[in-house]
Amino acid sequence: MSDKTEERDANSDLGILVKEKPPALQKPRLYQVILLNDDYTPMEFVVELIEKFFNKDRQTATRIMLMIHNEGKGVCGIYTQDIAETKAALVNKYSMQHQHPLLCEAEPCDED
Ligand code: TYC
Repeated sequence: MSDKTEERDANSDLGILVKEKPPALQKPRLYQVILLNDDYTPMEFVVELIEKFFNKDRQTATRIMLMIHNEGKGVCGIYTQDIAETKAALVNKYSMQHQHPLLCEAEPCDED
């Protein structure tokens, strides 16, 4: 048995309250929400969607949209898994409701 455990047992026998160190918290794994390019969704719709769902100003949203248009895909935001997956689902639902084929995905960020 370790010295610490013996000390704790001895102390609790005496009725002394022993403060346990809480376990170190793990950083949650982060997920990036990406939009994929397609040939049909209007640029203006994509810019407005990025402003609405990812809280970006018009200039930033336009830059992200153009990057997706030119590179094929682009990151709109980085969140914990629940939030990233919920956002991707909401964006896909919104695009479908507006009859656009725009696709949104959530994927784990590279670990550092
Ligand atoms: N490529 C589309 C067009 O030329 C615009 C677009 C940009 C579509 C980004 C999807 O995620 C996207 N109208």
